[in-house]
Amino acid sequence: MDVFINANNSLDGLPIKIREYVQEKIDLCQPTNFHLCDGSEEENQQLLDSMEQAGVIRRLKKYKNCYIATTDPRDVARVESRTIICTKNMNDVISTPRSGFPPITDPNLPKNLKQTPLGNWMDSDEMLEILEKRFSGCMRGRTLFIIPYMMGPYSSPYSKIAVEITDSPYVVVSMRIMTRMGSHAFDDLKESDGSTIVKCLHSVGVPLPTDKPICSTWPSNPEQTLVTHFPERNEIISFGSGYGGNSLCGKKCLALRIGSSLARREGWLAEHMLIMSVTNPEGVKKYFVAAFPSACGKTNLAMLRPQTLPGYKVECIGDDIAWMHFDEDGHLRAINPEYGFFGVAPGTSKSTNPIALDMVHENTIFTNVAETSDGDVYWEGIGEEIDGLHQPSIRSWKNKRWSVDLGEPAAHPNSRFCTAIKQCSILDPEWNNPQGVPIEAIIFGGRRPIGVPLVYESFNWQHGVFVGASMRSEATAAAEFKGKQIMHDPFAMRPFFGYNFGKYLSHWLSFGNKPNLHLPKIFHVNWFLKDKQTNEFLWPGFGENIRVIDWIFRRLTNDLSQQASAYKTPIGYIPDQTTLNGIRGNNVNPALLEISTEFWREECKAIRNYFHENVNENLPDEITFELNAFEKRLSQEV
Ligand code: OXD
Ligand code: MN
Repeated sequence: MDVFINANNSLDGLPIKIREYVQEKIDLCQPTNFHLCDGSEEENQQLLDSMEQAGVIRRLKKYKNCYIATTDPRDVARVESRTIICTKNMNDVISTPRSGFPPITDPNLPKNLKQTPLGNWMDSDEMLEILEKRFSGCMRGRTLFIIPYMMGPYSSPYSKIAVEITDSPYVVVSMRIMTRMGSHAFDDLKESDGSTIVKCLHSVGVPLPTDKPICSTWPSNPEQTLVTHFPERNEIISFGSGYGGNSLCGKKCLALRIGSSLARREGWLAEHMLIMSVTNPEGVKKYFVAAFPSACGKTNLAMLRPQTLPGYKVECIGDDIAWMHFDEDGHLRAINPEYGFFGVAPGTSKSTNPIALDMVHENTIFTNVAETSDGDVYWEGIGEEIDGLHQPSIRSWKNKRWSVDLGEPAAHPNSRFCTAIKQCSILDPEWNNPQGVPIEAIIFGGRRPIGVPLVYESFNWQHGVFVGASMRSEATAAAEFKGKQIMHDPFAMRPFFGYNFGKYLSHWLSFGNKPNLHLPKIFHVNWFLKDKQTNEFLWPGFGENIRVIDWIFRRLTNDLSQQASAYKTPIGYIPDQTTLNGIRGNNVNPALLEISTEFWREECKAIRNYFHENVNENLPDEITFELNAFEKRLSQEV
């Protein structure tokens, strides 16, 4: 059944180029109705009510205006194998792997698709032909929604205007949270600018009536799913999946994949990074960005509570994506293109992230979390013990009665909350500044149980780019990977590059050669070291991460008497143990700052092989130079 909406069937108010584009898609997709979204409260409520009536979402009794959606278990994460960048020229997107491309064995994927660990490519014309077939009549029986939206603050020279067409009301209400949505997105637009608007087309790929059973009221077409990007046409076309990372086109598709490609063309950076401010006890404020792979705690770091280091304050600008430009004075300025949080729910608790926990109790759409019989949400790591006796009964994300002894999680490990940024109680006053905030440090990090110390600082910009390029991390549930394998994830961007990674590195390196830029310092952190014997984490993480942030902060000051001391190692500068503010006044556990030459030699081998195999002739000489220099430093160690 389609969700009823009082559709307005009017395209008035759209710039002419967009009107033509929308009309073309209406003709192709053949919806019953179409509706131009204005982003108003009434429209939103009408959509939520009709989805509730249709059983697509359930209202949570305990909270104001909160809902749960549960998906088809086959549609729970980003699908990296089906995420494709389409251009004329393959080398613009990927390098040919030395050992060749794997054959495409999935009968639902195009034979000419080229898959690599650093992204997938296909010829644009060929892909457009395939998509034309998938989209033909794909919205029959449904309403087509047109969502005008803006990524970035209004009146910012750095923001981008976009439009998403979708047949999913879940996408409409989520886009309203995640982006600045509504016709005012077009206010600053001159008629002639129509071609700079990013165009997004999305369908769940299930026309009505359907003879296939629809799982848990969540229509999706996993066999036919394709998430495609056309940087040369400023277009995104996503078919078959309703899951956020594949269907909310403003987020990963626009802000990172199309965004990184626009950024290279226009001379800026679109990155998978949180943005935070840190104010020290003397009242000095600095802004940092930090890149971690998906589900490695970016939201928690962006909302860190520094209680155990009195006088410090952390405020949030964004938890996932940073768009960064060097301004006229050579300072790197960052805006958050998003307007909300699409955060991983499991592990969010009063102790790990009290700010997030508070903020999701109003106006939030949860996806694939569990629900208690008294209308509350539940997930693993929420901090409430379930003893089976005094707890309300729990309905799992699979809509079944749940108990611990079932041996499977109540909430999906990639379950999410979707909440407006304004609900975050520690927003930095500059979060919406059209000019962005000035960035002084870039922090890279990953989930590394062994070998990688708690924190180190790179020697300079070029070495810092090498550190970003060499990032590796344990796989998480945010994509379709299984198990805890250590994966290469350069710049935490592996699933999000919009163009060839070798050229991306050259783009980053190019800023090192430009005169008069105030380049931020580059650091690497690892909260996830484990004791080899007990397998327990060596570092408590969360709020205590302020101790590491404090060290980074003190590395940035020019006043040598205040500066935190460090010593040079082959991997970079490591804190002198006594300058890292240890827990309860103690020195930090030396195991957290240990450098094993043997570990790093192996790491170098893995990185060299990865670059050799996958980046091939597109690897910039500067990166080879850094790798050689690193190996040399290691060989000089005894
Ligand atoms: C996300 C992700 O949803 O990185 O932010 O997968
Ligand atoms: Mn992310």
